[in-house]
Formats: sequence, structure tokens, C-alpha cells
Amino acid sequence: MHPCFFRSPWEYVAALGGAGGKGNRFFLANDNRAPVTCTPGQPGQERVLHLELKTVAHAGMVGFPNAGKSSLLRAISNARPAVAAYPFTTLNPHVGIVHYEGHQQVAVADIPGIIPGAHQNRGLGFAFLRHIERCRCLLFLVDLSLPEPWTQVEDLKYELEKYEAGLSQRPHVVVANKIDLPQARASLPLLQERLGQDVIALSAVTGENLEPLLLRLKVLHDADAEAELRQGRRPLRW
Ligand SMILES: Nc1nc2c(ncn2[C@@H]2O[C@H](COP(=O)(O)OP(=O)(O)OP(=O)(O)O)[C@@H](O)[C@H]2O)c(=O)[nH]1
Ligand SMILES: [Mg+2]
Repeated sequence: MHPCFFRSPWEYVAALGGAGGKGNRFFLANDNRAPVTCTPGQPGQERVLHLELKTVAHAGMVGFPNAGKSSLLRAISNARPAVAAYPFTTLNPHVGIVHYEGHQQVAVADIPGIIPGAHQNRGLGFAFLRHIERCRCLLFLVDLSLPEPWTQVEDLKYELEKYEAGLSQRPHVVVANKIDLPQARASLPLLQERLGQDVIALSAVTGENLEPLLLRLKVLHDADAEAELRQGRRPLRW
């Protein structure tokens, strides 16, 4: 059999150990009750493999700097990414685990903020976008306290789509953060209308309305797990 074989759809043997040698017990005989003879085993296979991480998390947070991605991850999981009132606080993805009843877990990634032109590699463009590509579903996080918040969703989707066609169409939910700020709540109806889709409005800081997001996350996760099973693949587990 080829040395790199699949034992099951989700198990891969990259390098086989060598055939074992014969131990002392093999040489046990009536006239030799305590053999000290043995034979060495064969060397195992050695390979140099270049591995590429395909999945970072079930859900990835996509948003401009300062939208509150890290604050939200802190609010829904025990991850502790730094939060600060300036852009690009987060420079590497952080993964937090959301725990549900019945020991179910959903991994959510706080991905560094993307900026307009990311698809042309502006800022840390490609690096950020690659992290997004490695998430099964997306949370578009907008700062509802900024004017015309729908433009954030449009711009984010544009960057994703330019980077990889279809990426912005991954199963997703739009999350409007900072609902605790006075000017934010007022623009929610217009945001829903402009996007023509349901939006989950919440506050990562006060914890208001986190529940609907957690429920939606689970729905997205379960739908993905079912689709994976239907295709004979193992659903992601953390
Ligand atoms: N009022 C209010 N402020 C918030 C909320 N969420 C985040 N903030 C504030 O917004 C600022 C940015 O929050 P972060 O969580 O660091 O934002 P981020 O999206 O992770 O930013 P980058 O890592 O730079 O991409 C901080 O000052 C937070 O305290 C919220 O729900 N309400
Ligand atoms: Mg951050």
C-alpha cells in the first residue's frame, strides 16, 4: 500500500514507522528461558512536509479597525484579545471558543481589521484576507455609531469579493455593534432597510443583545456541520 494512505476520510498517515525488530521474547525457548538476543527494527519513513492551515475557526469576524471585534470576542468567549480605542490594536487572529449546552463548542476568530484596498494588499491586506478565507462562516461587524453604517458592509464585501470571488457570499450574519451609543440606535432601521436583510444589533461593551448572536452562530455552525457530513467529511470540532 502507498505509505501516505487515508485510513478514513479524516485520517491521514504521512509517514509509516519501520517494521519492528524481534524482541527477547521471540527467542524464548525451552533451553533458553532468559534470552538476551534481539534484532533491531527497520528505520521509519522520513518526510519533509509543508503543511498549510486550512481552517482557523468556524466563524470569522470581518470588520474595519475599531469596529469592536476584539471586544465582541471577549464578550462571547474566554479569549482575551487586547481592546483599545485606536485602529489596528489586533495584529494577529485570536480564536475564542463559545460554549453551548451539551458540550457543543463553536470557534470564533477575531481577525485584524481590514481596510479599503486590502484586496490590493494594502496594509496587511492579503494576510488578513487569507485568515478570513479560512473561516467557514463570517460575522460582518459594523460600527453602528458611524454615519451611513451600511457602507461598511458594502466596502467589506467588496474587498472580500475582489480577493476571492464568492468569499463575501459565505454563510454570514451582519452584526451592528455599539448599540449602547445614542446615535447608533437611531440608524438601525435604515441599516436594515439599506441592506435588505436582518441585522443583529448589540453592544459588545454592555453585553446587550448578545443572545441572538449566539443563537445565530449555532444555527450557522449546525448547518455547516450537516453539509460536511452529507459530503462525507467530518464536521469541524474544537
Ligand atoms: N460604546 C461602545 N464602545 C465599544 C463597543 N465595542 C467596542 N467598543 C470600543 O471601540 C474601541 C475599539 O474596540 P476593539 O474591540 O479594540 O475593536 P477592534 O475591531 O478589535 O479593532 P482592531 O483590533 O483595531 O481592528 C474600544 O475603545 C472599545 O472599547 C460597544 O459595543 N460600545
Ligand atoms: Mg481588535
